[in-house]
Amino acid sequence: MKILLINPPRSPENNILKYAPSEAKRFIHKKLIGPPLGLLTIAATIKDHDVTVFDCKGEYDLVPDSPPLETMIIDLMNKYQPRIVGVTVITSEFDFSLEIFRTVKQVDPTAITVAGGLHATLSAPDFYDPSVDFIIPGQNPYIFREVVRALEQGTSFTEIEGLWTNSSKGLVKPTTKIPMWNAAGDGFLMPDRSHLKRWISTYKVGNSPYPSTYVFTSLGCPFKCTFCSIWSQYKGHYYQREIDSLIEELKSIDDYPVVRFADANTIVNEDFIIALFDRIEKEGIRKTFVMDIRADVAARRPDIIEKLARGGLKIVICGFESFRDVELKRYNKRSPASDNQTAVKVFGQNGIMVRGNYVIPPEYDYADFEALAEYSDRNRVVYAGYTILTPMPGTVFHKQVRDQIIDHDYKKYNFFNSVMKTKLDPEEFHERVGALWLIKKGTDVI
Ligand code: B12
Ligand code: SF4
Repeated sequence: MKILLINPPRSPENNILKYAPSEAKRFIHKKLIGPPLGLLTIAATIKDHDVTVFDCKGEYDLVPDSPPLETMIIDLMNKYQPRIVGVTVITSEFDFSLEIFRTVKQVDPTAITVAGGLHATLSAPDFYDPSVDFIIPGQNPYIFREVVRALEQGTSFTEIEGLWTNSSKGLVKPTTKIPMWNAAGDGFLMPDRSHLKRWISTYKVGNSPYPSTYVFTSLGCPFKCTFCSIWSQYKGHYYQREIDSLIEELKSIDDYPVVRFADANTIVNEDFIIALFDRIEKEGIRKTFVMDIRADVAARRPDIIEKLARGGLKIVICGFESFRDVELKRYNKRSPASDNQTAVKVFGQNGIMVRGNYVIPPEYDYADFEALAEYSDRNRVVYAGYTILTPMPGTVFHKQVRDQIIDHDYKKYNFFNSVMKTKLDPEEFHERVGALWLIKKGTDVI
């Protein structure tokens, strides 16, 4: 059976970039590059079918004057004539997912459409639209396989556990519990990156001449920061990959000298990361690694950071979030601001380049911006990262501030736009956030 899996384009909404001072614009991050691992995992469950993965982000990077999304999807539908179309969805790409589903139905009303991914997990009811047949929340590619099987065999979809169905009477929730599946452990499916060959030249980050890819060593996070979607997505669970399986994956990606770990938080199990890097050394695997590491881990375990640096760790993304303990407490970060300063030193001593990310709340006024600018100037890191505290649907923060949200346009939910009322004039607020991006050591953007 022909199946088409689509990664939607990025949201173009970026008020930080729009209002930033001109000298800061070139440093503001405009796009992230990486593979849609979720779709590759889905593709791995249905290998015995004729599967096409289409990366719209990669396509617009490769051919910037590609036709608009609707035309792109019409062309894809005519070319591949799929029976099922699946789309992976994060919040800021929700509108594009609906445009894709509607276009699919316009070309072929009999094609089955399925929504999955983070936004489908945290906000399934949003997909109540006649163009969406099924929603599959959670880490459940096997449910997708059941949909394929039912269509192939002409059996009923109603028996499939965990499947949300759209009907003329409304959205029908599954009556049975959504099955749990350990996507990192015995349920791990090796992503087949050959689906992405066409776009490999576009997967380059910053000034790197080499393409990079993402590999996850874990899923979820045991922490519970109020603004974060990830622990909500995994219901607070943390799943760790097996070392053998990771080594197998790392050995299979010779085309990618740069590997970014897709983990929410790479060092949770300290013994695991030590054992993994021992194996990487023993196997002679040489790569440049990029990881997300919490400041408190670097502050507490400089020995681990030193070991990882020896094993190829070159860039760390570190969620500083704030320079004030009171704000960090409010976000439930469970790490004081002093850890950020210690972490900057530890990473620096090991030659690791840091992207320290601050989140700017909408109530910041002139004095707050100045205080943050002064602090981040004193603790400069190589790459800048100043984004806006955003109430992502399904998070604790969203519940806390639901009534204060003034902009419900999901395209703006990508951390680059304030969707809540700002204390400063909105244009000035975004301009000031933009200006912060000048405070950093390096000249590159990642
Ligand atoms: C890799 C990654 C990317 C990649 C690839 C994403 C893509 N689709 O193109 C790239 C680099 C392109 C990317 C971009 C962005 N990302 Co991103 N990204 C991630 C990251 C690090 C890992 C996701 C991942 O691969 N997980 C592993 C896979 C296996 O899990 P999964 O995708 O959830 O898929 C499983 C299920 O969800 C399901 N599934 C997924 N898709 C589908 C589809 C169907 C049909 C079905 C049935 C099931 C299904 O099955 C899969 C297997 O179990 C997460 C953070 C994290 N650690 O989780 C952020 C994250 C998803 N990204 C996020 C954001 C905001 C962005 C950006 C908007 C950031 C920005 N400000 O620029 C940009 C997009 C636009 C841009 N400006 O570039 C947020 C999303 C928050 C939200 N609520 O929407 C996250 C959670 C990070 C965060 N700190 O909050 N990202
Ligand atoms: S912000 Fe980081 S540490 Fe906090 S819950 Fe999310 S992934 Fe975990």
